[in-house]
Amino acid sequence: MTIKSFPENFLWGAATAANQVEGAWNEDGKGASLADAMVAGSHTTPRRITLDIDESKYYYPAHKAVDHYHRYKEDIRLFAELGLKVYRLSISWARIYPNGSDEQPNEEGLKFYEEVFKELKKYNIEPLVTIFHNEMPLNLVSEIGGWSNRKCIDYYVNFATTIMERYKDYVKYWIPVNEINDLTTGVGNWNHGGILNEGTQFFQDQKDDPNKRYAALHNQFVASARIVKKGHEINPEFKFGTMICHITVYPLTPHPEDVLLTQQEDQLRNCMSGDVQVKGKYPYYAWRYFERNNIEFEYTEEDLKEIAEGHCDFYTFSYYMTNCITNQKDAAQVSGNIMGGAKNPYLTATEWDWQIDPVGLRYTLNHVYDRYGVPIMITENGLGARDKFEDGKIHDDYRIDYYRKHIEQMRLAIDDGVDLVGYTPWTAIDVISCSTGEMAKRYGFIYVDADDNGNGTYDRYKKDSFEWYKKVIESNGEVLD
Ligand code: BGP
Repeated sequence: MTIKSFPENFLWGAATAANQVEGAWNEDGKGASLADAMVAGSHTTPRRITLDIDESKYYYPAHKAVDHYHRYKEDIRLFAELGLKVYRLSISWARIYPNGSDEQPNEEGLKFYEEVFKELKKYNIEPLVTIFHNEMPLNLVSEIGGWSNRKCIDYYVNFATTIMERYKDYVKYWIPVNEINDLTTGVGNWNHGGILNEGTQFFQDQKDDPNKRYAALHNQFVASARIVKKGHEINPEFKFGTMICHITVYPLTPHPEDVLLTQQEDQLRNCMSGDVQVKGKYPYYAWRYFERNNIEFEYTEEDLKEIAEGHCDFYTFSYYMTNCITNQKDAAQVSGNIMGGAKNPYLTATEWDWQIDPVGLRYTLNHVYDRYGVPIMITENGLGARDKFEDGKIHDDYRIDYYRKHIEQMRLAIDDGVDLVGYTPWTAIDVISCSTGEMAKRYGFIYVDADDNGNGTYDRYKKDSFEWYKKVIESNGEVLD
C-alpha cells in the first residue's frame, strides 16, 4: 500500500514574529514593547530585563532585530521565490496602540501592515496573523501588571478588533495568542503575561506568583474567546487557531509513577489550554490542580459562558522537542523551550540542548487530532543552529536533514488519518532568538548578515535549505532529497 500524499491545497509556509524580525522599535509612532526591554544574552548568559530602557548601557537586540520594517519588500519577494503559500507573521501591539490604552490607533502603524498585506497579496501568499506574540506595550506592564489585570482583556480586544476590522479583506487566518500555555510555567510570566514580579531581574530566573500567572492565563482565555466571537461577526470567513507550545512528554521508564507523572504533566502543560480554547471549557483536572495547589484567581460565570461560545476553529502548535518525565531525582537533564526534562537516551540534542525527535511529531499529531478532531497546523518547528557564512553561501545540510525527517513524519501522520492542513516552520528568515536574544542561534531559510552585537550589513542570502524547501513546496512534499 502506498503512503498517502500531502493534500493538494496543503499550506506550505514559514513563520516569524514582529518583535524578532521588524526592529524600528521607536519609529513612526511605535511605543516600547516588553520585548524592547530585554537585553541580549546567550545560552549561558541570562537576558536581563530593564523597565527603564538604557541604550547607553545595554544592547537590546529587538531594537533593530533584522530590520524587516525597512526591508519587508525585499523579504517578501524572497518568500515568494521560496514559494510560500502561507506566511505566519505577528502584529506589534505597540505599533498600533503605543501605550496599550490609547484612545486612537497609530495610523502609521496600521499603514505599515496594510502595505505588508498588499505585498503578500501581490505574490498570492496567504497571511496567518498572530495577534499577540510575546510582546505588549511596556506601559501596560508597568501601569497595570500586564495580563494579570482584567483591564488588559478590554485593551487587547480593542487592539484585536481594530486590526480585524482594518484587515478583514486581507487576512482570513488568525491566532489570538502565541503559545498561550507558556503561562503554565514560571518562565511565561514576563513575555507571555507581561508580569514582572518584584525581584525579577532576568528572563531565565523569574520570581513567580502562580495566582497572578493563572489569572493572566484566564484573562487570555476570555480575551481570546471574545475576539473569536467578534471576528466571526466581522467576517464569517475568519478562522481562528490555538497556538500551543507542545512539549511532548514521555515517561522515562515504565514505572507506573513515571507514567502517571507524565500524564499529569501533559494535562497541565499541553492539554489544558487546548481544551479550553477548542472544547470551550476548563477540564476537570484543571480545577483539581488549582484546588490542590491553592491557586485562586478571579473569574465569573459570564467568563465561562464567553469561553464556551468563542472556541477556536482549528488547532495549531509549535513543536521543537520532546522530554522525559521521571520521579528519579538524579536523572540527567536537558533544557527546552518553556521547560526542560529528563534526558532521553535515544535522542540527540541541538547545541542549545533541545532534543530532536521527528517521530515524536507523528505521535504528537495523532495525540492532538485524536483529542480535538479539528484541522491541525504546525505553526512552528525548526532547528536553531550556528551557520557558517562563506563567500555568500550557507551550507546548512543539518537543517535540511532536520526538516526532511520531520516532514516525512508529517506525511506518515497524514497517512494515519490526521487532518494536517499546514506547516509554517520557524523561521522564514533569520531572526533574533527569543530566549537568548542571539543572532547566532539561527533558524531561517534566508541568512541575515548580522551578529549578536548588531554588527553587519544586514544583507540577505539564500541558504542551501532555501533551495531545498523550495523544491519540497513545488513538489507538494514529494521531493525530499
Ligand atoms: C517559540 C517562540 C518563538 C521562537 C521559538 C524559538 O517558543 O514562539 O518566538 O523564538 O520558540 O525559540 P528561541 O528563539 O528561544 O530559540
